[in-house]
Amino acid sequence: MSIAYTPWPESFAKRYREKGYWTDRPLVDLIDNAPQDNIAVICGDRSLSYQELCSQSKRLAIYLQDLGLRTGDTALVQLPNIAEFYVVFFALIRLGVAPVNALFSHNRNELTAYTEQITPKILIASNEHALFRDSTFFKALSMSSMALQHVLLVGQSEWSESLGAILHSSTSRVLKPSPSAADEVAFFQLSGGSTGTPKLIPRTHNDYFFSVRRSSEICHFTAATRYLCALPCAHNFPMSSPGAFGAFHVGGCVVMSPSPDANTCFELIARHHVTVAALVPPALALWLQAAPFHKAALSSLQLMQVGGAKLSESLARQVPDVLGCQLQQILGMAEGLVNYTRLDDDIETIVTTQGRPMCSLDEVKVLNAEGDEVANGEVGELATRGPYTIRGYYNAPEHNAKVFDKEGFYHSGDLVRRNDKGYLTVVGRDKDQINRGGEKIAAEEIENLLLKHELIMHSALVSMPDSMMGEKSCAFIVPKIASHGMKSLTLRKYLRGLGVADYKVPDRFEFIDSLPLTPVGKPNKVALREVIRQRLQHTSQQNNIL
Ligand code: J2J
Repeated sequence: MSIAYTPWPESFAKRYREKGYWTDRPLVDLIDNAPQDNIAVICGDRSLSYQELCSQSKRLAIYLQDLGLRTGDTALVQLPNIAEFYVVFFALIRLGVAPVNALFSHNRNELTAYTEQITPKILIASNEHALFRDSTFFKALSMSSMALQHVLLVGQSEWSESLGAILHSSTSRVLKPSPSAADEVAFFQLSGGSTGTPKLIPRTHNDYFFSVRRSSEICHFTAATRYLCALPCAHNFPMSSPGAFGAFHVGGCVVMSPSPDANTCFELIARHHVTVAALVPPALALWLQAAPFHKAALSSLQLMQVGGAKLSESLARQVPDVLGCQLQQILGMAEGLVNYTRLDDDIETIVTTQGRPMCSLDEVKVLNAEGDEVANGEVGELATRGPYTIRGYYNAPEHNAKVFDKEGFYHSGDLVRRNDKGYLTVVGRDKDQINRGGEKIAAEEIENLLLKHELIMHSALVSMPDSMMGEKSCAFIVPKIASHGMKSLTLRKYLRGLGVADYKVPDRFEFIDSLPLTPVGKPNKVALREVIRQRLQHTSQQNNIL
């Protein structure tokens, strides 16, 4: 049984194959075809060669096959930045079991939503996460989703099999591989989202493999590449742009960092002679502050990739001098399209744009509110279709009808300007999302949870400017009664109690009597953003006076 998704029309698929973009190979070829003696992953004191990565993932696949997992099944995976993330991914791919890789920062709310959507047969997680210190959450999840019968944990636990024990067990059995067909769903990527429930992005072997291969080429990855995975490993950027998979494709090495923290990363860069790192802008800002004290440690670094949120021109200009390496900007999205500044672009292009699409069959339109294309230099919404951009979210017909047009273009909600050379600069957003330094928050998801509170009548979540994160989130709350007694602290506790990931808990709450409305009666978020901007400005002016 294969997993249902919206396929590319046959004429497009034909063109992508003719052009050599789709090669009909399973993603596991990324590691199976690499030079087996090369080191694939460094994680703490451990180094895994490709041979070990392959054999461990085969051992795990045999175990999972014995459990009864089959092509077309799904898995829920939540792992921190450790080598096992890749072992697990490729084990599942060998069997045609499609994982959702939740971020490690995700919590009960998110894992429950993913489980409801894909009804996984197995959960693979880590006992380092508070949710899995005991079996309570897993039991609740498997009670509500009957297909979920198996659990595997990294680390010791009394209530689950240990992943480590399986990976290091010996077996003489040979795996009968059964990956899904290359034009079927290989795994689900996570959408930043703008709706009440987080949407899942079905990625096929063909489209993802192409995106990895082409990215690796654009970024000149070779077997000598040592890529620092400092962003959450499940995120599309460090996975595929070119990310860890781009390094695997050419037999390079991935160095895992537990976090993007400057000191931690600088030590790893020095110890393992890292050549490429990828960051979101707030982490880059911290690296730039710390780097002057660690120049020698960074001497191996050749390329600093930055994406996920808007990078200010002033930070961008500092990179070559302060880090002693080249900057590359990336505008990507888990739905597909990835734009890169090229390594031989002039410095003005690199610091003022977020790049251009990675291939000639990426079709990009910049549209005004009426849906007409605007001239180069003018601002409009970025819409796109191409060989690795999905044609629909998983099992979401209503939402798909809104964000994919009749010609199959995905309307990204990003407001961009395109120059005459096809380079895009992001100038804003027309989607109900907060981009908190690269972490995306769907406003509606948090508003709906707040509305469940017995004392809240209306809520509206908007972005507010923040010098470090670019944006933070502010929740405007209209209480049901005047003497509500609610405080920010109680609402934070309330949301945490619902199991919401920490980064989605509003940074600020503002209590107001009524929400300003647009002419059609929706909360006027433009006005609310202006209210909070003025309040912040006022506070900072007062602080300056004091
Ligand atoms: C401004 N906004 C940006 C940028 C993404 C590579 C890099 C990033 C992502 C990613 C990714 C931006 N400047 N340079 O998947 O493969 C915002 C846009 C976009 C949304 C997508 C990759 N780079 N963004 O960030 O799915 O709003 O992917 O639509 O998490 O992030 O978010 P996400």
